[in-house]
Amino acid sequence: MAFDIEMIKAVYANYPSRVAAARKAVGRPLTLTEKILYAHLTQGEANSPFERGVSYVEFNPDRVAMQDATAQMALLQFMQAGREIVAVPSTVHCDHLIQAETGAEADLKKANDKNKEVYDFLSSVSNKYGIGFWKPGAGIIHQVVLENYSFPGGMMIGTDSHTPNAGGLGMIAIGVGGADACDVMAGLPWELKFPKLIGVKLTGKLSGWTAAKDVILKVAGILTVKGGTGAVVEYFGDGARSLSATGKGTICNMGAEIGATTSIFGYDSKSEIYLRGTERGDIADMANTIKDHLTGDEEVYANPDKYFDQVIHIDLTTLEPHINGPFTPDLAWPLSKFAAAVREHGWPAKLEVGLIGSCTNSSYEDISRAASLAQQAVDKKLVAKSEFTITPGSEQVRFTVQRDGFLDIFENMGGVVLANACGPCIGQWARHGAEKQEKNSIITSFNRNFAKRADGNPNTHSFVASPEVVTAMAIAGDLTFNPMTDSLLNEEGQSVRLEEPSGLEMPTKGFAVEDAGYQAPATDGSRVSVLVDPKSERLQLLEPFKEWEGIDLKGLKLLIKAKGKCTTDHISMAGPWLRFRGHLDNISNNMLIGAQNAFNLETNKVKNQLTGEYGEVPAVQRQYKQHGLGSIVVGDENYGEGSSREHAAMEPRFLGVRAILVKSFARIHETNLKKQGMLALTFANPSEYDLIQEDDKIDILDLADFKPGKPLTVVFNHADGTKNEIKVNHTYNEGQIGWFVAGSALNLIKEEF
Ligand code: MIC
Ligand code: SF4
Repeated sequence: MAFDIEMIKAVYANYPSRVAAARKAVGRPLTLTEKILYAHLTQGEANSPFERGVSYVEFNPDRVAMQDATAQMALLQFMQAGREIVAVPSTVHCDHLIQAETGAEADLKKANDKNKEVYDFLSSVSNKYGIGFWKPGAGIIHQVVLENYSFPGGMMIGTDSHTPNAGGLGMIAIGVGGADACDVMAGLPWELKFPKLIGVKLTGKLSGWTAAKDVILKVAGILTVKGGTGAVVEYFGDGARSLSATGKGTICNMGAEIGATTSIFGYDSKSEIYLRGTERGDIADMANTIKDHLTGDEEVYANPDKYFDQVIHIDLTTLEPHINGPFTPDLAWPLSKFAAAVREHGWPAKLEVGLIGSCTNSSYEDISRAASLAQQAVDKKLVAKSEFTITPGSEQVRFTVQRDGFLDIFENMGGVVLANACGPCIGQWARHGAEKQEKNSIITSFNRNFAKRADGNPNTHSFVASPEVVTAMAIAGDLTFNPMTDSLLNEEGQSVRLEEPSGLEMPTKGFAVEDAGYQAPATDGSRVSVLVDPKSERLQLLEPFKEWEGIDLKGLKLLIKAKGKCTTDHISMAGPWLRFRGHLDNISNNMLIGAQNAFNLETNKVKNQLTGEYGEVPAVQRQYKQHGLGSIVVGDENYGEGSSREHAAMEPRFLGVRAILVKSFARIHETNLKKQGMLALTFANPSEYDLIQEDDKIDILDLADFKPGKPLTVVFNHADGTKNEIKVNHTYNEGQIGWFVAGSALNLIKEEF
């Protein structure tokens, strides 16, 4: 149906010769990541050996995927780019805006109603510009992409940080902001700093309670939330080949949580099984003809230390199930140590809700293995002590697992099947009682567990585990339960044990679906009109940002010095704010409301330097804007971690913040800031963060001489008349400095057109 076979044929036709040329130019065997990257260089790039972590390189991705919450801004920008049709196959997926409340059918109906204006906008823009449109209820972007569009050796960008899911099928798939997507759809090359490479060698085989999810939970524990920054993680070894394609997808998907640019597995027999099972046998046939190029060279995998910047070894046979959290996805606990950790830290042991599914863990294999536990609960007369929800990743998976009886099993256990959408994973969860802000625990098979993310309650302790462990925990209702060693009391007072989960990698009767929810674009979109009501509170056409005034920035106010974790959820919260994702002015009212102010340790309470009073961050910034005053935001490590949402960069830009100065950035956020014409700066010496005081006025100097690799000067003018002058670093190249000068990258595209 939806995949673009001609495009894939063209990619494969050139692929072997491009890999051979790259091998010659680089002069050594190649990793899979290098093969795919070199095969996607733009014509202008010579096959010279690029320096990892240093060289900026231009690529031609094969396709673009966008989800509804980020597509609005991406497409509002694309509408300004002056093109008639997208230059590469692109799709939009309506998944983030559906709120989970009572169950799939009612929730979807309500969403269609509530979000009509936005869905109509996305559907008509897609129709106009040749973009495939996946309707609400069709599924979550990454699952739908894996089933329909991913292909080994391909390269894709997507406006969502979990785009790397497609790496499970051997594709380089990278999460980006909407402005990057806009460039590629406009036919421009896409630029990336040539990544470093982390090799993960998997040996052995999973068994019993351990699942693919545990591989990435373990890797997150080893590398932490910033350990993958600037790197692609390439998995290999006999253990890698033993994992199902969807299990590989889970590992690559959650690789976003370590900040990795993307993650990837080579093409193997499991990839072939999945391609054939999803009715893409023709792609498998083509891939088989260039098989050796769709995995790393043998010599690389035999001597990984020689070819990767870092190598990790995980033995699947001895790997324990893990539970990560709370509040951060890298706090990894082996199951056997978790109960003690719960007691020691005083986390609420009573489990309120177990949630399975999401873009990363809703494959047929996941659902069937979780259902095997739910069936045991029913058979052994165990009543699930926690609430339990299931979010299928796509209509195809939902239809198939319904047909095969798994959803009935969950319902017999008391589970609620939610719409094929993000739902609770992104705060789209009408969780009753959350407003009371009680301390409580939930466990999910999702990716992220930052404070307030799922239900808005800062006291919800959210843990991440495999669907199997989540299901067992929901049955027990107790976080100190270890399903591998403990028993439970059933309704009849008998002590019973849960046996190891079992499941099927692929449906024996094949996948089935009645209506997958796809809408193809018009062949001639020129007459399709896209209307945006000027009075709309959800959609607003964009005004170009102003170009740089050509002088140093002096007397900037300190808006906030953020302390500790400041993810994109802290900078531009999701949940109730998702409704304003197409309206820059309105969504700007959530700017940094979740960030902790280093001076009073409170959120959304900063000193207004004009009045001396404390106010909400967006309100204070709006006052500065009214007075024509710029400001800066100061932050800690890995600032902007998490999502790809460019709103976290556009809001400060729109409200008049001029620079973000931090100890370190997460990759996508740093690029998003640059694209929108902001200054993204880092302390040369992280301890200089301590120099900034609450009443400081800040100057950013040397802008006339803004050059790649050359630090800028920043002066903190303190209220007592003293000052500190420091050098700050940046990673702008020539082209990116051009974006700053022009006011944004989009301003430049428009000029060039
Ligand atoms: C997420 O998981 O945080 C999201 C919501 O999917 C985001 C995208 C968004 O904010 O719209 C992401 O991962 O990029
Ligand atoms: Fe949706 Fe959650 Fe996946 Fe993000 S991580 S795409 S919110 S299901």
